[in-house]
Amino acid sequence: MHDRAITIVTYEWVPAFARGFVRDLRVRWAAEEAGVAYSIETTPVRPKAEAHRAIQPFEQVPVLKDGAVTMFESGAILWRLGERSPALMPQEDAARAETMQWLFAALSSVEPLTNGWVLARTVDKDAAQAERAAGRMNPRLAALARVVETRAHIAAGRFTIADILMADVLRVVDSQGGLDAHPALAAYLARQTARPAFRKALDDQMAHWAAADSRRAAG
Ligand SMILES: N[C@@H](CCC(=O)N[C@@H](CS)C(=O)NCC(=O)O)C(=O)O
Repeated sequence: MHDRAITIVTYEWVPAFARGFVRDLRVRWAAEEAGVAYSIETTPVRPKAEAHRAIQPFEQVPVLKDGAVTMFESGAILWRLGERSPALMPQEDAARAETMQWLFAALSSVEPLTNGWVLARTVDKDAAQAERAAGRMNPRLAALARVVETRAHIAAGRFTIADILMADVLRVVDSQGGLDAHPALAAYLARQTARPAFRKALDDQMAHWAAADSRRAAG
């Protein structure tokens, strides 16, 4: 068990469209599952702070501060937390390998394709580009759907950090209706997001943005 509190760095405020989807949620969710106490440290979304660039060269969040360790990349952060908590990852070698495999699959085989589709729709607002991106994304989602059709969790026969990553990647697709054609993925996502730790992490993230709005309104 992780015996010391951690700090999660996220933005001080973000616009409404990003709320609920900022990736500090992945770390909050893992911490809630593992019973790890955490505090939140903030950095402005714009302009980016020099001090933040020093710990995250891409000027993004989340960043983890854990004792003497400061690290970025949500997947790496989850792996670190998973190594310390049996609630997040099994101990047995083959099961850990499978967890790592699906953690990387979420980040490198699924997220780039889903992000391409979501960005085409929401940022570029380019229908032709979105259609091409859908053509790349949907076969990958169909393959993933075949995997979760027969299992409750993505790896190791139990809930792991790979479910946190995969579910959070799928949430963004789902927010744009991209899982309508993939009911097995929608069901998988519903199973993961029904977990109390996810609900708590999401509520806390949303409360964080609401508090930022109140501070801003108060001047
Ligand atoms: N691969 C990184 C991606 C981090 C990322 O995209 N963070 C977003 C928030 S969810 C961000 O900081 N976006 C603002 C920006 O890039 O300026 C991770 O998983 O930690």
